[in-house]
Amino acid sequence: MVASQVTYSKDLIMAHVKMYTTAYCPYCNNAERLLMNKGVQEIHKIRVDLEPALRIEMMEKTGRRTVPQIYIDDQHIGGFDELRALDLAGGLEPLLFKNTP
Ligand SMILES: N[C@@H](CCC(=O)N[C@@H](CS)C(=O)NCC(=O)O)C(=O)O
Repeated sequence: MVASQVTYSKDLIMAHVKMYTTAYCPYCNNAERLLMNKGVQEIHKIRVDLEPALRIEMMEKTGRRTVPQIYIDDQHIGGFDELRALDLAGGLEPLLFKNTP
């Protein structure tokens, strides 16, 4: 079966999505919209503008200084551009939804 024929249903479990973000961040909003449109219901947001130590944590973990920085489970995806590129390449939904055992 090709990826485009896969139907995402209740039999699939959703990955944990984490996003380093700030209060005003158009790229974060774009990322959130894309993820929500895919069916993600919950995003664990880490507000780096509220806590300088969290921005340092983000920079040390990702090597990046811009928000958003997105993780799907333990995999660092990058920012919105990378998230979108992953989606266009057909790689986002397989990361978000996994078959139940
Ligand atoms: N190409 C990046 C751009 C991200 C970006 O520019 N984010 C802004 C906030 S919306 C930012 O972090 N600006 C602060 C900076 O550039 O240091 C992406 O797609 O995520």
